[in-house]
Amino acid sequence: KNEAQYLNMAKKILDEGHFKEDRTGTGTYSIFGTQMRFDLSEGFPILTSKKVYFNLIKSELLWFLRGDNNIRFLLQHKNHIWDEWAFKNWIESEDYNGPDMTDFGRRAPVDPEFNKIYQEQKQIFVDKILNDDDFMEKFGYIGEVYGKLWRTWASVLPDGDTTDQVSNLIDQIKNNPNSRRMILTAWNAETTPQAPLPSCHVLSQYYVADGKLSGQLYQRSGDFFLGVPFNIASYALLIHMLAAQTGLEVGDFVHTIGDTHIYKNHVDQVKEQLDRPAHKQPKLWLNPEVKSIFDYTMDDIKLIDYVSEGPIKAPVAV
Ligand code: UFP
Repeated sequence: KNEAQYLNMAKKILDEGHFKEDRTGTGTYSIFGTQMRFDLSEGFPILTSKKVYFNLIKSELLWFLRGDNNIRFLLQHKNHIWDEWAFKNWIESEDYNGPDMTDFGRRAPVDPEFNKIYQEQKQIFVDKILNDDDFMEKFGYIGEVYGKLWRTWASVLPDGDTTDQVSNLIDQIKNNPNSRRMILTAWNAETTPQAPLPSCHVLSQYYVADGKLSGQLYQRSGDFFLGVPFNIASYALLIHMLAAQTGLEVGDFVHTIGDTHIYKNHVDQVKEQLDRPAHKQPKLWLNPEVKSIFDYTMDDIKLIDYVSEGPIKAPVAV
């Protein structure tokens, strides 16, 4: 039932979506204001009609929870989902004197010769972020997004302290579970619009009833084929972690998306996926010994019995 929510929505976007040009120049089919509800007690809502790389979801969430906004940690975990955004900072800077990388996101998928040069420059970039501390300090940051905003929200008061939203949230869930103010926000109206990629998951709210923790995400923009399967699994994992740390069971994950779109060059892939069977959802295992939400490591989080169809490749719109 969980997976049907996703597949039915994909079909609806293809059937009813407005054709819209977009920032990346790709073009999308899009619906505004969609909602899916995943019952986390039914199983872990990672897709099974295509393979989704859970390790990338784990390392990204651990990175957010660290309050980190430098991509070095991700690279150390072989996670490259944020590379392009930091790479952009470098090639647009005065320090960059390699071959012209203008519009690399658009050119690389359609120009094999350019793609080769681009991959070389990306590799140089990745190696420097990993091995050169000064370079990492200069070009590894991707601005005021999730990690930073979750853990060290800057004060507007003259001598105020930063705010740790995640610690406050755990405290609220434990001590004031009937609160209607359990919010985690990642949109700073002053700084976020200037980030290389302004936060997509803008705000989430948490809710406790009958001993179960539920969460709802408002996502301003969702790449339904590539991004959204990640976002679903990521918030499902976060709800599981919050529940484990506050002695609750898991309830629902409600996923509300503003501009819900399928890129024009993902349509064939979506159709292929719609023709595939879905499998039983896996279970999530979290190491019960872990005493704080900030102490989980990759090995403390596992999917049990994840059986899926194979991956489906599609170009990322940058
Ligand atoms: N996107 C997602 N989920 C994410 C993320 C990005 O779907 O977690 F970071 C997609 C949505 C959109 C693009 O297709 O990335 C961001 O572009 P824009 O800022 O123009 O919405």
